[in-house]
Amino acid sequence: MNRSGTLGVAVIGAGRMGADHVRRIDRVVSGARVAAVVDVDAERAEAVAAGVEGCASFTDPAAALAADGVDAVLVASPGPAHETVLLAALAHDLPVLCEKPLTPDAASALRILEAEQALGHRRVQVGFMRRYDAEYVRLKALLETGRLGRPLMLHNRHRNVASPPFFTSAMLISDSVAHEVDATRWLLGHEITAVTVLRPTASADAPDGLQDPQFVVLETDGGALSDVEIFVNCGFGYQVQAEVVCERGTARIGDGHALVTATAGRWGGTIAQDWTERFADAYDREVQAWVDATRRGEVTGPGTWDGYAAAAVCEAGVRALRDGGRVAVDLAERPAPYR
Ligand code: ISE
Repeated sequence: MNRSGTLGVAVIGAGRMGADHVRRIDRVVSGARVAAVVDVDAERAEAVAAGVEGCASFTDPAAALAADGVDAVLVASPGPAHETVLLAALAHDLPVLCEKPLTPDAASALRILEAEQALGHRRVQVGFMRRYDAEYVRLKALLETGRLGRPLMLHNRHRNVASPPFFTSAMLISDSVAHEVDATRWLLGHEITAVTVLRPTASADAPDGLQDPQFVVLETDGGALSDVEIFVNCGFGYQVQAEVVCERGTARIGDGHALVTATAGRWGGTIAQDWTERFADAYDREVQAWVDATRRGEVTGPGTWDGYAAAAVCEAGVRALRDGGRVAVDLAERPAPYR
């Protein structure tokens, strides 16, 4: 950190999320500056860095982590590239905010957990931004009062306008349902023990061969069921909704009725078109909270255990999708510092 205590952040990955986080750190968040932008595409890294005063661009993450003025790392590159960067950041003992997934599979996520444990302190926050969304936060606070009794079921809907060309049927679980896996664990305070994936008729509007939508059922160690409708080519908007059914009532979020207009014999609102719009406030709060905690030398958000648990559940989900039936989640013992 420089003399004023401003955190110098290296942003790894200058794609859609990385560029959005660069803008956020530069213009929205206080207490931090973008010191470096890294991308395998040198031109893209340069273009994003050029918009930020005093920001260097790199193609090699290792060079950026060793650069002057870099105190922390925000990882927004594709999931398969995360492990190498995370291990390098931990080797430098640098604080990290890593976009989900922590890593694409449970074995590599466990290696990150072990590397962090070897340091003796937490360093990594995982970018599960629903935990910073105002509606999710209110739902969690309500559940914690116990007024509605114990949660029995959670119904989730997760819809995207269209999937990118590289999207596979497995990615509906590992890239998209990963969010509901974390939301379920966080909202209910339970671990997920088994996954079943049902396959309705694929939409004619989905790319050929893509199993879209899917219906995922998560069982928890608290005896609750959490179901997820994942539909990534719904065409009409970006929708994320959740309803918790408790012993003495239900609570529901995500209807998005902040602005309702009535005109010409109709009433209604608009639907966000992607996550950067729907969760813009949540991302702002998430990155600000990470910067604040990092400057205090703490990690307060979801960490490597949460990233590992989500990876283990998604792995079981991908097997359930492939083989059918109910697949038990194989979870390592939770280490003491993460309890
Ligand atoms: C994407 O990676 C995200 O994280 C979005 O929040 C999710 O809605 C989308 O399905 C994922 O592909």
